[in-house]
Amino acid sequence: MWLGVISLLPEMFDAVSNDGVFGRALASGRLTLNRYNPRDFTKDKHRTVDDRPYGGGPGMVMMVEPLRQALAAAKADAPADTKVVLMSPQGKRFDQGLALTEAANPGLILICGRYEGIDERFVSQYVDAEWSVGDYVLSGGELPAMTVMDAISRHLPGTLGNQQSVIDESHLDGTLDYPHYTRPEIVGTQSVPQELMSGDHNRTRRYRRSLALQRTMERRPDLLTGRLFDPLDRQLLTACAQQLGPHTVEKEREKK
Ligand code: 4G4
Repeated sequence: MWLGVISLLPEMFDAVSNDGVFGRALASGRLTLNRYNPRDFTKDKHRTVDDRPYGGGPGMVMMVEPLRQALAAAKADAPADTKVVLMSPQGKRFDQGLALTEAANPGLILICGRYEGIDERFVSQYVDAEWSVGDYVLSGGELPAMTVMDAISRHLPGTLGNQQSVIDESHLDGTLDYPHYTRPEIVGTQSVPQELMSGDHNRTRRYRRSLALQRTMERRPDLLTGRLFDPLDRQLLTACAQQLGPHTVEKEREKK
């Protein structure tokens, strides 16, 4: 997959380029990351990329022209019909489902804003979608872009040693991950759950699924609403709800 990033701080992407799953995907050539700095496309002696907002107010706004030229350079290198996405607090929530579907594209260009934001005329004319990694404001789109690129790169063939781990993982099936354990068998007063020590794969699978559903119901009940479950999941969820039900209601009452 070909990734292009438009950023005034392109060095920030060094942080994810050299090691880890993402770094290895780059090193192996399964992934390409090209950086385009709007400042390199300015012509004035101060290399100006921002200006004061019309209507007044604090801060500065990114100008159209340097962004337009950086984007043109990116598009010239990118595969045909590459989608242009602005990382923005106003965007659609980027989730695991989007990570999975977007990984099927041959290319993607991510635009990182700085200052107070970007001239809206650039957004309306050149941006195909706006994505947000969460409901908070950051000082630039670089960290969100790295987050999105990492989440997408995990779904490229060969990126993870064991592709099953992507499927098992939290969120892909709409539930949270089950807890993990490794050696030693005893840590202080806590031992590894017996269900994981029996060597019975069905027992292990059922136990993990049960805890995944339990945690989801406890921590993120919003993920479960409106979903359909197979008979085993329903059985596990019902048992779970019976344990949690009054307790959860109690907690909600305490808040009020
Ligand atoms: C676009 C407009 C994304 C981009 C304004 C970007 C949070 C997210 C930015 C800005 C971002 C997110 C400088 C406010 C860059 N902050 N939640 N900041 N700002 O995905």
